[in-house]
Amino acid sequence: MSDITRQKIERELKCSAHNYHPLPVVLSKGSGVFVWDIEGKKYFDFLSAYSAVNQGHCHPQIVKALTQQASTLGLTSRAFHNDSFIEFSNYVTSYFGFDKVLPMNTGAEAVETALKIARKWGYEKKGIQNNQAKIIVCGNNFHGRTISIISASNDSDARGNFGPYTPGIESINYNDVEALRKAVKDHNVAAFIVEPIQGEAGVFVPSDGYLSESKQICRDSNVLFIADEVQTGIGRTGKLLACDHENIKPDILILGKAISGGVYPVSCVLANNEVMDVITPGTHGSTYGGNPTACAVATAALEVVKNEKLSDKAEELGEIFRSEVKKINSNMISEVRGKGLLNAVVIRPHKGKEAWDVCLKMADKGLLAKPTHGDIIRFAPPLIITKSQLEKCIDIIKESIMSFS
Ligand code: IF1
Repeated sequence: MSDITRQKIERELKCSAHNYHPLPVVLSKGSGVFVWDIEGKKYFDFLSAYSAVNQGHCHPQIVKALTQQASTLGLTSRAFHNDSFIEFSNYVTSYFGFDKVLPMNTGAEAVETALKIARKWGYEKKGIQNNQAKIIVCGNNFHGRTISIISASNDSDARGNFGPYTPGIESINYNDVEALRKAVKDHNVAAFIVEPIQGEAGVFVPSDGYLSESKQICRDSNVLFIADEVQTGIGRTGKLLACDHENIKPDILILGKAISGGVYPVSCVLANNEVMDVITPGTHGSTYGGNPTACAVATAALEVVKNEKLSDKAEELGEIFRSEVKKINSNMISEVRGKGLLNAVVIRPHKGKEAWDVCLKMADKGLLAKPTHGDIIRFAPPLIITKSQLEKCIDIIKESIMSFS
């Protein structure tokens, strides 16, 4: 690490909370699949800001939408109507096939919004006794960092010393339909929230049929099926939504991250009228939710996904990624898994080297990725990556891993 990079990192550590442990690179520019550090070194970005930059860094059409709207009418609050939100609400509901949208800003806010809607629906539509509503969650979930969301977490770092925790949350095993069938027998269960693929946990892809069977179990017990597609949505897994792999439509859909292509924080909740209409004036809101700039940016970002056929690209290139990485002959690789361009490689420590060391080596060779839960490296490039660029990156991954073998 050079002195300039070290000095910059020290400046950050002095004045900011230490809530992350980043790789020792200081980025200053991004374009498409590439980012550059302050020393001018170029990298392939294989994290995509945790799948928020599916369209590539600083996509010109999305940035243009940002600058045009932000210099026309940036923020009004929802105390007044604005033309940008009116058009976005019609566009996004038609794009995903729901009656209504409730716009927010971050993924966690959208998850919290979905949980509030589910509880209110439980009382007002299902007839659950007041303050008795239960939400079923999955072990090893990641839905964000607010107190109610970490109340649903079993990750000690995410939840440790943040109690007391929000009640009315029951955790079952992921990918276990019998556990869900048993849990929803309780009349007080309002909803089941699930990541179609558990990203943070380490890209755990459930068994074929898990989502569709879970949706059916929920329907049979008058329980809302909530899909958290903040990370798996917007083309990342090879379909527009990960739920599309099983042709199921959630009762509540949560979107964030790449819905705005890494240009501006946008999230939203989509549902049909019988669910969304429990929300009435004064029952929910957000200063920036549905602001004109957010709506213009998200519309442009979704247009890019459609026009550039990013879902199909993720499907095709993801197959190549997994088949080629599986061919790497190293006992450091214990598993390769994923769907579309959301993939992970589980690294077995070798000669004192582990996933972190592989990531440092890949960074030296011009590819940025980061481990999750110690031994799992997530590989999630922007969906605009070309086949030849992907092949070059697979070579970098192979060289890096083989350098320790
Ligand atoms: C961090 C993880 C990924 C998400 C799902 C909701 C949210 C996220 C499925 C909340 C956010 C981010 C948060 C960021 C790192 C990253 C992450 F490692 F934390 F878990 F991607 F896997 N649902 N995930 O993945 O969205 O409020 O952040 O906009 O908190 O460290 P947000």
